[in-house]
Amino acid sequence: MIEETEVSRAIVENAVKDFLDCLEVDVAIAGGGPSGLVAARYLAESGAKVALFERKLSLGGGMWGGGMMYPKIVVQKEARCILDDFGINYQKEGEQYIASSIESVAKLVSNAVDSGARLFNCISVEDVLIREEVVNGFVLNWSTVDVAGLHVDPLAIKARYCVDATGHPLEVCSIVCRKVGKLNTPSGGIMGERSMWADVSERLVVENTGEVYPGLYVSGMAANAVYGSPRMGPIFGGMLLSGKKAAELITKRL
Ligand code: 48H
Repeated sequence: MIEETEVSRAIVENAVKDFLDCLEVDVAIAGGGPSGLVAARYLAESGAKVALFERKLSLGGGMWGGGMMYPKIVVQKEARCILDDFGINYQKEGEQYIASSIESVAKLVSNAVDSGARLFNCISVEDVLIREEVVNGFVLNWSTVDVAGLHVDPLAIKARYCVDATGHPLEVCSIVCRKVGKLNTPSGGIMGERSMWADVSERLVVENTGEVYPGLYVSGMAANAVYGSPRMGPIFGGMLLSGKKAAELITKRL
């Protein structure tokens, strides 16, 4: 006998319990693309309480589509250890490695879940909490509220550290820059993403990963966009290494 109201109760009670359990976390991550998922796994594995908020229904960000919808990604040798760590299969192609974009996303998500990171979909980060010039939380709303253009006030969660892993639009950095002014970039503002130059971009995305405003770290494509570095196309080693670096930097602070 399946009682529909029992199904409803189980879903709502458990989802609310999960959300309430994440009102105060060590690290809150905006964006469930490759850099955010890698950061989530390594942080959770090191013992941090981590919540990741993804705007869309599915996690994985820009990785699903591989290159121009050919569902393959390329990863350079420096990041091969991360493919191994996540159990992602690959083949050697010249100097690089090639993997299925679909398998890669599935394994990034499953590793993040298994590490104990809490993943929330359909929730957008629309603002931050700032206390004494330190970012210490996210202001959240259902993504559907924005899509429907509804005027619904958000809710907030607190975090010791926050990560902007929102990719090309670098949404959290943009909010902080707009509302409080100066970021930790040479110009003090958002320097903007440059045209494709894979080799340089893959090196810079790791270098650019770091604390861009007190309490706020930036990883992945957002790191290159905030520091005025080029894009790289469908090579994903830098995204994986950037997520790992963000996790290592934050772990040292916790
Ligand atoms: C909650 C949000 C919000 C928000 C956005 O774009 P992503 O895959 O980001 P990265 O940096 O992990 O990976 C970048 C890579 O996919 C890519 O685009 C590359 C390599 N491009 C190279 C090139 O030349 O084009 O994921 C970001 C995620 C997405 O899933 C968004 O839906 C989500 O963040 N997101 N989630 N609140 N405000 N904004």
